[in-house]
Amino acid sequence: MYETILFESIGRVVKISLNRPQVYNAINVQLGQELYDAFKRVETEGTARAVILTGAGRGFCSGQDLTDAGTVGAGAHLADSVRERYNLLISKMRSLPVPLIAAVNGACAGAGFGLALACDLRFAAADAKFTMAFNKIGLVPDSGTSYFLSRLVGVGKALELAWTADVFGAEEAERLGIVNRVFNPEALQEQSLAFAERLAEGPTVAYRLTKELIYDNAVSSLSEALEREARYQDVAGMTEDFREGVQAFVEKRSPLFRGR
Ligand code: T3D
Repeated sequence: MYETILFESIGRVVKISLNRPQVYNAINVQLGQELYDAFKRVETEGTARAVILTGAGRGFCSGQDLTDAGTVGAGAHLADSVRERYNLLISKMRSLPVPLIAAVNGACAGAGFGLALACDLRFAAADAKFTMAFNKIGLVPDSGTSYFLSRLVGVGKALELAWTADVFGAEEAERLGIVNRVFNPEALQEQSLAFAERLAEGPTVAYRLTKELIYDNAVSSLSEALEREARYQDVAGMTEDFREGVQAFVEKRSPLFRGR
């Protein structure tokens, strides 16, 4: 069905692999469209309870394909391309109702960095490398990077990483709070899947509401945040998983959450 990505269902986890390994999974028009479609499919089907985004081969994603016709050469009007290729995709990723984990297996640059930052959690191979890349070729940060990065590392560091476009490693990314965990390259996929499976066994409705609370309340007033918590707790309190969670606690056993 897809030519530039792989879409696998592994139990209750969906694993999406960017699959243009010869160019470190650079994003061309087709890849952008297929990736958008894959996230839409996850949402529409409603069966996946966690999603992993990773790259085939040695790279995660090197950003915009710089050899793509239309990108090469000065004087390009890029607003529509950014809106159509990146803005829709990043918004779709951010609103995905289940946990989304980036397994960053190698080079992660430009809009590829944006894809990783739009995920909820980021795990990286110890030999992964990151760069904002945009300013190095005379462009500005897009695909949400200017929004996400400053929230993770602070405004000063985000500016430094954007202006210099320096390449930095997984350890530094972890130190800066960009990635959650670093694994041996051979263990990355297995560990990411194990973590995704753990989340897939959790109370899916509460996870979705928690994601919305954490993101929305980060930019709310305290009173708005408290009121939103009350409303979402009302929804969580009505789920079967809440009943099961309490019952399992009382019976001193592990809960069996059904995601509803
Ligand atoms: O149109 C619009 O909407 C504008 C939007 C733009 C959004 C953006 O993403 S702008 C930023 C675009 N990305 C970059 O500028 C990153 C370019 N790549 C690099 O800086 C480096 O490749 C990396 C730091 C990512 C990795 O370095 P390294 O030394 O490990 O690998 P390499 O040798 O540079 O690359 C390996 C191959 O991938 C190589 O091909 P070859 O020589 O083996 O045939 C290289 O040309 C290719 N490649 C890497 N990045 C891209 C790419 N090919 C096309 N597009 C790329 N972005």
